[in-house]
Amino acid sequence: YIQNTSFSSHQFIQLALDNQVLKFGEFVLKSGRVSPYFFNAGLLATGEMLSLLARGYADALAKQMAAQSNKELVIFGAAYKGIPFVAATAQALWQHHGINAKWGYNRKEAKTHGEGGNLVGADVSGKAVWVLDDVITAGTAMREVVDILEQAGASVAGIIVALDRKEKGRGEHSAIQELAANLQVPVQALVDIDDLISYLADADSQDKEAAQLAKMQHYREQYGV
Ligand code: OMP
Repeated sequence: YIQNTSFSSHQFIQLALDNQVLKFGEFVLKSGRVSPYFFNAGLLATGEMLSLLARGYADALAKQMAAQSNKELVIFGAAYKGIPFVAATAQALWQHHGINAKWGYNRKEAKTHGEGGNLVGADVSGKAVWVLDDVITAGTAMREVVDILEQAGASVAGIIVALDRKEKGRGEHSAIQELAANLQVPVQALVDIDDLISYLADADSQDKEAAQLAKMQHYREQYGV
């Protein structure tokens, strides 16, 4: 089965809900915030979902490349969840866009034998690298990835995440806005919390969804930008 349609945020949210990638309840986040929803990218664990996600990253990257004069594309996924995503995206870029991206990732434990080091795949030294990641909340995880790349002599060309929760970073701006301003690069998301809220608002309103919607909106007012 080959799907030739491009990425659709509606389809992605629907699949995420059907497969418990997106869950409602009470979740303590890395930032300590207590959220009424959680997006677990580790559960994008079917061929269909991985393909759609990779297609989303690839379509976004192809658009960015079309607007740039630099035709070399290097993409990077951070251990662990970013590794399958970057690999699938390199393949989607080639199959759907004819773009032959170089791709690489880090390992969390530095290897002391063999080739050594903690970076695998494309040599990122001296390169401007696009970073792919799952979720941005306060931006802590992404700042760690940026540090890893800078230590390897690379710079960040841009960032694409699957979900932007659009929450405050260190100050009053969203984590994505802060990263974009600090690094002076494009930072974009395939879907964001407003897409989730409008999906819930449009869904055939069962009582459960109405209650979810109210909680999401309340949380958005508390921590959102
Ligand atoms: P920040 O480092 O605060 O930006 O949080 C992002 C990280 O939190 C992600 O890389 C995930 O490890 C985790 N996370 C999720 O996976 N899904 C969510 O919905 C929320 C978080 C989170 O803890 O904020």
